[in-house]
Amino acid sequence: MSDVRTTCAYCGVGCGIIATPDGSGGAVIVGDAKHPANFGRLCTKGTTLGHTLSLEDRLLNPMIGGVQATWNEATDLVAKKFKETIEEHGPDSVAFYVSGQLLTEDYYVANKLMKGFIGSANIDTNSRLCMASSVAGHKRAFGTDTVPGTYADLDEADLIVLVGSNLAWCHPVLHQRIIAAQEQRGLKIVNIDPRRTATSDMADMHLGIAPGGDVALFNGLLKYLGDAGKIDAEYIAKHVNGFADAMAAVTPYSLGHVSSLTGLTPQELEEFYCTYAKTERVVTIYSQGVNQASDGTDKVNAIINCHLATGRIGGAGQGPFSVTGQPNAMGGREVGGLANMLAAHLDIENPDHRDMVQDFWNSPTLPTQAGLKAVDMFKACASGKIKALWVMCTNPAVSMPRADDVAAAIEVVDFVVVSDIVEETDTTVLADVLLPAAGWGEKDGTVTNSERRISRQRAFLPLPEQARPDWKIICDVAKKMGWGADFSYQGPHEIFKEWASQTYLSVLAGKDLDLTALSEISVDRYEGLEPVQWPVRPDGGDTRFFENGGFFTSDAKARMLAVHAQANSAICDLKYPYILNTGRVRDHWHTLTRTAKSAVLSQHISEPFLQINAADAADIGVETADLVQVNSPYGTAVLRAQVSDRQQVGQVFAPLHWTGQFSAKGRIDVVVPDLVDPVSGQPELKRTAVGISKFHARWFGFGICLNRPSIDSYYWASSRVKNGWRIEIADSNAPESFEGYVRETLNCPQGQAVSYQDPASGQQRLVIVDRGVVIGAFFAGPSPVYAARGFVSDALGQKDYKNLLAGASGADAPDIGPVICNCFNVGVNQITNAVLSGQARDLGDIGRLLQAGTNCGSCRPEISNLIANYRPKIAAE
Ligand SMILES: Nc1nc2c(c(=O)[nH]1)N[C@H]1C(S)=C(S)[C@@H](COP(=O)(O)OP(=O)(O)OC[C@H]3O[C@@H](n4cnc5c(=O)[nH]c(N)nc54)[C@H](O)[C@@H]3O)O[C@H]1N2
Ligand SMILES: Nc1nc2c(c(=O)[nH]1)N[C@H]1C(S)=C(S)[C@@H](COP(=O)(O)OP(=O)(O)OC[C@H]3O[C@@H](n4cnc5c(=O)[nH]c(N)nc54)[C@H](O)[C@@H]3O)O[C@H]1N2
Ligand code: SF4
Ligand SMILES: [Mo]
Repeated sequence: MSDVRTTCAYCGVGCGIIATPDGSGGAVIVGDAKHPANFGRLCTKGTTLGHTLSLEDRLLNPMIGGVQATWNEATDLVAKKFKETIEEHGPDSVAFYVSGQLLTEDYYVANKLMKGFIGSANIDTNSRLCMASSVAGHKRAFGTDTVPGTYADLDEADLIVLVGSNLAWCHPVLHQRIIAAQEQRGLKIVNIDPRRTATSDMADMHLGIAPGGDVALFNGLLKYLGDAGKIDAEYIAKHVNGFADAMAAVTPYSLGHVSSLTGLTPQELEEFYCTYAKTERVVTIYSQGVNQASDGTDKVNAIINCHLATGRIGGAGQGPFSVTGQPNAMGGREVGGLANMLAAHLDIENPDHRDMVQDFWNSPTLPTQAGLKAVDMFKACASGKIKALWVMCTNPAVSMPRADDVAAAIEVVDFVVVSDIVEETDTTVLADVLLPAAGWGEKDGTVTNSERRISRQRAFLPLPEQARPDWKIICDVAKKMGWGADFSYQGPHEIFKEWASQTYLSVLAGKDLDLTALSEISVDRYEGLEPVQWPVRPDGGDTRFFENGGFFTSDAKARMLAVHAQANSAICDLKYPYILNTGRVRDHWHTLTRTAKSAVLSQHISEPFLQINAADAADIGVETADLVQVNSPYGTAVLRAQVSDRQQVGQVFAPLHWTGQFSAKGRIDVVVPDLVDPVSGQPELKRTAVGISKFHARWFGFGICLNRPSIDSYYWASSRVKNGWRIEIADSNAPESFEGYVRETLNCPQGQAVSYQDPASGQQRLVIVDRGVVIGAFFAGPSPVYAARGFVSDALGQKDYKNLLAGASGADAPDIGPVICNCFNVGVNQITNAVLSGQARDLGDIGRLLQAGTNCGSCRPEISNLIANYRPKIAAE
């Protein structure tokens, strides 16, 4: 097969990709220079998509009760159980929990089946944990869920405010686009985040706001704009309601008051406010530091208020811009994937909208009220109200707050179906029926990115074994439930065509979502569909919104909202004195089912960690590399301490990624409570009151092996390395037989063991060599093991192991340290040495000397930070 143009599997930037299959299940991946989201660029995750294509770990056959079944048996059973449950207990006794990683076509049929035919609105999605506050904020302000921004605005803006967004790691290609504008034309970047991130490192100003201080900050800004005479009275008179109430609400937000609520100094506030006030072209990009909050919707409206008050919305380089997380978070919102929406941005509470949708589908029924939102859905599972549950393309036993309780709730449900691409996840192990879905590269359909651009994901690999696309699985079950004629689509094209024609209802209802120019789309045109931004109207026209008003409310005016700063929802006390913040790392995606397959991606950060300030670490007596226990009333996680000045005193950060498949106790959502925003139902995932203590292990170990290890220790974490696996372990006692433990854990019964013991320090080392090559090695001792991880891992499968027992390389092959640049395998030590030797003064020098940062560019913020930290050291000498 030749080149196939498709779209990245990961984030909402929606980068275009050209995949060239290699004929043996893999593919060469490069950026699509013609795609307007990335113009050929890809970040570390996009570049390495080829590493995730192997069939290792895949779910390839339907399974019933752990036993392989045929599709016929599996879909018969699912249809029968759902039908019986509905007949006996009513439509609201069943639920679907779906995902922003489904394609629009999958999502459309899942929503149609649940809302139009089963007759319940109990379909919710992981977008509830992700975008719900933005959706609710948009609806309150604009009357519908419209994202006014486009990427082209970033090229036109003079100030970009990044609120609660680690763009450098989470939307790297967009970040590079704004950094280029910063370098070339002096765009100013302000970053608002309680911790100092890679994004903060590259910003002109970083405001280390107190967690949850955003409403106060933007209320203060609105007051400042009023006082500074920056209100656009004409825009407001013509296009905005609620101005007077919103201004009255912000009267108390003087610099002093905002300072006390945000922890920022009046000088910092003044500088930010003044910059915002005097710059006409402002884009405010926001993400999970805004949405995932118990006042997330108010945060969104506080941000939008400032844009409406100044009329800075919809014009070139102006507007609030909620960037989406998942590749199809937007598509899901469009087709009504949330429990409180109908397809085409229509409202479930509106009887006219319901009638239109029901007529269009010619469906027997339609729910009259919103269904259960994610947190409530799993509570209803726990209480026995939900008796049949179908989870598609998401891993709630890891990613939902109170994750242990969510896993227990799933176990209560009589009949659980999970569609996934991976056989063993923390959620699939709870299922009665497992359905093997087609993965990225095998599936075919469309996704919508953050700027409303619809792109095709195209298949470039055959379906492996029995795997099937999600839309087909859903339609097969719908047919067996008795609705064959309504779900008889031959392929994604037919679904897309129906979906595009349904958007006519949105137009009729005076809403924004218009794809009617595609409603007669032919197969050929669908196959060749170029990335297209909606609205896609028959008469063409502008794809911008709101520059001249035209909001989707009854009087076509936007609404400013009077919002108030909330008291801190994370109530810290003596038992739980720290605020836990959670989020993402550069090279991993969510619950690791895909990115952990790549050794390259796993080397950037290979273990779950807790980032903590030095003062707090000293208080609890931990240093970097010790283990810490993080606990709340809901659960406990055990993580590696990373002492860092990136955290403020009293705050800690942990990644959301680690699961029971890759760690013993790394699932951070077990400690997070299920406190939700009252408007959006989105849970607060960034502010949890926790206790932290040192985990007093008496035995620490680090090992490498060829095959997946079998670990039985209190603490462990595993990750892939070039030729095998790496593990970290800790326990309260050393095992009785060191060699026995090592052989069992590393799955190395064979081979010759070469060992070294140092009774004085208690260090033990063992290398296992089979037919002259290293098949395993293990280092252990009474304190965290200091050995060059990269160097030791590289010895796997190698013959030369002369330095291995020492745990570090000799002078002939210096240790490069943790890898920063994946593309050229450049480590921290190489970069710092280049700076300290005076050879490199800036990013350009590092690129010329080491190539680091010259390909995908995802590591440039980290290299800049190393330069900033090490350059002053030479100056001081
Ligand atoms: N590498 C990588 N990229 C991804 C993903 C991934 O898993 N890995 N996932 C994708 C998805 S689905 C999503 S939703 C996006 C998320 O993208 P982001 O929202 O950028 O990522 P997060 O790390 O969740 O959180 C962003 C920041 O919010 C800050 N924050 C916490 N509390 C507050 C607060 O009260 N106020 C403010 N102003 N900031 C606060 C955190 O410190 C954090 O740095 O990333 C997408 N991209
Ligand atoms: N503490 C904390 N928790 C969080 C967050 C946070 O910032 N902090 N962020 C939240 C956010 S924003 C998000 S988006 C969620 C993400 O959380 P999840 O959605 O639970 O995470 P993923 O790992 O993306 O799960 C996707 C699942 O679908 C499978 N899969 C992949 N492709 C396909 C396919 O084509 N079809 C099917 N059927 N399955 C497939 C994968 O193997 C995987 O098991 O986490 C949320 N949880
Ligand atoms: S920025 Fe990276 S992860 Fe996001 S779509 Fe582009 S290549 Fe994929
Ligand atoms: Mo997300």
